[in-house]
Parts: sequence; structure tokens; C-alpha cells
Amino acid sequence: MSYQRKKIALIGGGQIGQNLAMLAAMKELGDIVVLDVADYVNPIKGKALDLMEMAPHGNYDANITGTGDYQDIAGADVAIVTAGKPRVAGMTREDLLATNIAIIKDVAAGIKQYAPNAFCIIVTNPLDAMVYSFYKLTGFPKKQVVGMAGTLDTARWRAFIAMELGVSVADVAGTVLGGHGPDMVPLPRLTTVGGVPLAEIATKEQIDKLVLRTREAGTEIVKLFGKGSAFFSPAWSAIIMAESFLKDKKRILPGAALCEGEYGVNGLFIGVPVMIGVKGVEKIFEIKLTDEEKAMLQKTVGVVTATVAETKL
Ligand code: A3D
Repeated sequence: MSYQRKKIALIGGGQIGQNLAMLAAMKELGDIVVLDVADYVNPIKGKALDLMEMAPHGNYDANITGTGDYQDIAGADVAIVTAGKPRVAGMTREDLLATNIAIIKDVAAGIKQYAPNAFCIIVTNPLDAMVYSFYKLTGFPKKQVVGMAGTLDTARWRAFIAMELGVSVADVAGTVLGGHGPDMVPLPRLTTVGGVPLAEIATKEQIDKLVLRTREAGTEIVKLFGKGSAFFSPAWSAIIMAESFLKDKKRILPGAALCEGEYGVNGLFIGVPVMIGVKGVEKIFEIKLTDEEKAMLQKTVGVVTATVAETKL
């Protein structure tokens, strides 16, 4: 029986892209092609070569290449899009819209032409509007397109809870809904630590503080960096989604999926729990929310609606 390695196209080889390449290699998800703009092709080729030379220690077999040519992503099984500008201190994610929509138009055309069957994970900000734009521009089926944000926001929520309570992060389970911005909706009511409801082991003050820190987590890092945004944790989050698709793991992860009635949302990509398997976004799970949670979700949907309107797509 012949086995052909899967192919992973990483569109954008900056801070997140290079970490995606390393993680995809270390997890042996397949061969990796990193694509960037013409001016950056040599650095990207150099990074790919560096990763090939790390293989004897990383103990992986994968062909890792850098390119500026979309032909080289032909037939990719997965495309992870990080092409675009990140924030600098003082910027909101929405401030990136004008610059990044032009980039997403270019990327959507390239993927549509050369990798029309790839499962596409969008990371570029402002996330919810960029994933919507990519979907509209490619015309791909909705199952084939997802935005990575909730998986990261949930990782941050879990990490902050573990840090606050001094417990293992492995035992913290929970989810974050909504758009990728300061109005996102962490759900303390449904969060548990080793099966114990969060509200039974943390005070209301602690929970309020954790919610706020999660909502502002990206900005906390941008402020510390001054220039650029988080990259290790976003890369891992996107890789987990790619892995669930490639290995048909059917993980249930928060991702920006096209809602058509779910949560009362119509025609928008918004962060909801999705099952990712070999068919892509195989299912959206609808959680019964309290009135207070519904109101918070509505607020974030309003913000996403306004940003999406600016794309004029
Ligand atoms: P950065 O290190 O600047 O890398 C972006 C790369 O994209 C650069 O190497 C650019 O040369 C490249 N690029 C620009 N235009 C094109 C194009 N047309 N085709 C191909 N490549 C291109 O940024 P980064 O990796 O830190 O962040 C990438 C994006 O992810 C930004 O928009 C961030 O805001 C976003 N981001 C999203 C999250 C989410 O949770 C959704 C988290 C962190 C960052």
C-alpha cells in the first residue's frame, strides 16, 4: 500500500508562520510549504532549510520548503493563513482591516486556484472579518473554512485559571464564544477544574478578573512587545485545528464558523464550538445560554457585524 504524506501550505512565514512550520514538522503532520511575499522569499527559504537541518534532533521526516509562488502549494490538504500585518501597541485589531483585506484578497485567489480542496484555517486579524472575506472571495463550502481565535482565547482562559488557582492546566476545561476582541464571551458557568465547577473554587472577584484578563490577553502581549503580537500560542492553536482535520480526530474546539441560524446568528463567522474532522467543520454545537450570556454574545456579534460591513463583501 502506498502512503503519500499530507501537504500543509502556510501562507505567511512571519512570527506565527515559522512557528507553525516547526510545530507541523515536530508533529509530522506532512510536508510543509511556507509561502510569503517576493521580498521575503530568501528569508523564508532560509527558515525552511534551518528546519530541515533541525530534523535529526527533532526526529521528524518532512520536506519543508519556502516559496513565493502559489504553484508550489498545489494540492495542499490544509492551508493556514497568517499573511497580514500584526498589531503594534495602541492599535485595535480593527485598525488592521484596510491593510489585511487587500492581502486576504491576494491569498484567497492563490489558494482558490492552486489548492481548492484545502481545509483553510484563517488566523489573520481582524479575525472574524478576515475569515468571512476569505469565505466570500473563494466561494468554498462553509465546512472548508474556519477561523482560529476561540481555540487560542480558550487556551488563554484555561492558562489564566491554572495560574490564578495554582492547579494543573490539564485539569481546566472550558470554552470562550464570540468574536476575537475585548467583547468575547468566556463562560465561567461551564468551566470546570478537575470536574469541580469554577464558581465553587474561585471567588466572584477572581472570576471577574480572569474574564477581563482573557478578553485583553492579546493586548497585554502587544503592550509588552511594543511591536507585533503573540505567536507561540496562536501557532499551537492553529496546529491543533489542522491536526484534528488531518487525523480525523473530531476534536471539539472553539472556532469561527459560518453560522446560519445557530445562536441566532445568520451569515456571519463567529466563535462557536465546532467539531473538526476529515470533512472539515463537521458540526456546530449550540449551547443553551442564560439571558446574561446571550446578551454578551449579542454584543460581540454586533461588533463583528460592523467590522464585516466594512469589508463591503
Ligand atoms: P508577521 O510576523 O508580520 O508575519 C506576517 C507575514 O505575512 C510576513 O512574513 C509578511 O511578509 C507576510 N505577508 C504579507 N502579505 C502577504 C501576502 N500577500 N502573501 C503572503 N504573505 C504575506 O505577523 P504574525 O505572524 O505575528 O501575525 C500574522 C497575523 O496573525 C496578523 O494579522 C496578526 O494580527 C494575526 N494574529 C491573529 C491571532 C488570532 O488569534 C486570530 C493571534 C495573533 C496574531
